[in-house]
Amino acid sequence: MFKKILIANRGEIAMRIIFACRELGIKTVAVWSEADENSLHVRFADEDVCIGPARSADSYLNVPAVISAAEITGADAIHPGYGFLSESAYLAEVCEACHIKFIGPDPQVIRLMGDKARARRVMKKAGVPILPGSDGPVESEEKALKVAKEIGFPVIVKATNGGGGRGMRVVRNASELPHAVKTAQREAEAAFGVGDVYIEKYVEAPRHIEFQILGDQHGNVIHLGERECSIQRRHQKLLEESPSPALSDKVRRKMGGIVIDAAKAVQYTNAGTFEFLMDSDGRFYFMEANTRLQVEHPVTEMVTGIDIVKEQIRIAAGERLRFKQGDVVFTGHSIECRINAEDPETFVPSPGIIHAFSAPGGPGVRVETLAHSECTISPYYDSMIAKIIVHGRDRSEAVARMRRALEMTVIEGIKTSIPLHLNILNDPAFIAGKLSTSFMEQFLARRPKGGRLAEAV
Ligand code: MV4
Repeated sequence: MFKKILIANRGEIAMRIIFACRELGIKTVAVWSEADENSLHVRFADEDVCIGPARSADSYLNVPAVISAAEITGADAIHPGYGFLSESAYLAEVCEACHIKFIGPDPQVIRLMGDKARARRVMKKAGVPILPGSDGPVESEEKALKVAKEIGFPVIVKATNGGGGRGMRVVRNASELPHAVKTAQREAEAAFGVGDVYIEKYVEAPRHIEFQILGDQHGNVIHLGERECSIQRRHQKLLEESPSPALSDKVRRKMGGIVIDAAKAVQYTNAGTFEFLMDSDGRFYFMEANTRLQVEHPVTEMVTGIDIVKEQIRIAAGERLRFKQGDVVFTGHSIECRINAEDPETFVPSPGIIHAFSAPGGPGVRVETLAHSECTISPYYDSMIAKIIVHGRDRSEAVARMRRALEMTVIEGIKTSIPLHLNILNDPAFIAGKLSTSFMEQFLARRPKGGRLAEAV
């Protein structure tokens, strides 16, 4: 087992990784930017190294700085968390060259999944259902038109190196296609340095459902069920839950089997997520695979009782999976609310000092946060400052728990998304489990202007 792990991240996820390391008896190294000197992850790590100025590009994204910190402290592995360098095949390769274990899949697998058009082709070959579309990138507008006419409008043009919604264009008729292809290519070139785009049939208002998997270095793969992540705004998830209100045990078993076969086909190791779109008829289509630990991993931990971060570390150290698929038992229902430092009406970021902080507790409540009283929320990083996760015997108990947990959270000095979450939890469509990626748009349109939001507590 590793003796010392460097955590190449900040905030709540750095803390989450420290929790796992402490339980496993592994020493930790925190890295920090000048904006994070007084943060919890620095305080609770065994050692810490400053890796640069506040700007992420100069610190948390700086591969030489991260590698140097690992070498100076003698860390034998790096956990990248999510965001930042977590899906950098380059960092994984540099780690290999430096004999530092990267806690994640092999660089080849990270690179494969980073190319969405290639991932689509490989998944199709592995028997995973995909949407009709182009076989790889479309080289010309003529080719794009030919594919679009074959599959029928509406179609969606996506950047092969995209993700998170950038470089995407929905096209409803042939006349719009040339312009959409051009702008998507230009956007992709600017954002990712590669202008390739591919085409898929567009699904209206789908659900976003993703499967969590774990694969060891001995060819064993299990799935830990799904998370429903349809409640999002501008590609930022707000609330996630497991199980999905839309999945039967039978469909879960079928989908789970498919993702296990797919993961085995690419020799996937460590933790991973296979994202699917589910249409209104309940049909599933592979969208992309994420080769990192995800923000919303706790809802899966709550319903399976499996500590995904500890499993990631054990897998990276070469251990065999300690669970067979039959050992994975799903119990109850879990919901996560992402608490952002932002105005709940306008979504404008609200950095500043938290003058008073009190986390909720009680049965079935878990809080993951970088916050403490008198802490500073920096404008340099993501606005997510806490995750409140609840577990209940069923969905309605989980919803009631989340309401009382949010009502009993104290965050003074900045605005947060707590009032928005309380409104979502009281929405009849949410309560009925009628979810889709259009949920938030419709919810915000229903919400009368001028403060029908629940009072912040
Ligand atoms: C789609 C789609 C509908 N049809 N692809 C958005 C982010 C990127 N990962 C893929 N996305 C989508 N791809 C087809 N063929 C709708 C979306 C989409 C979406 C997906 C998941 C969660 C939220 C979303 C919000 C808008 C659009």
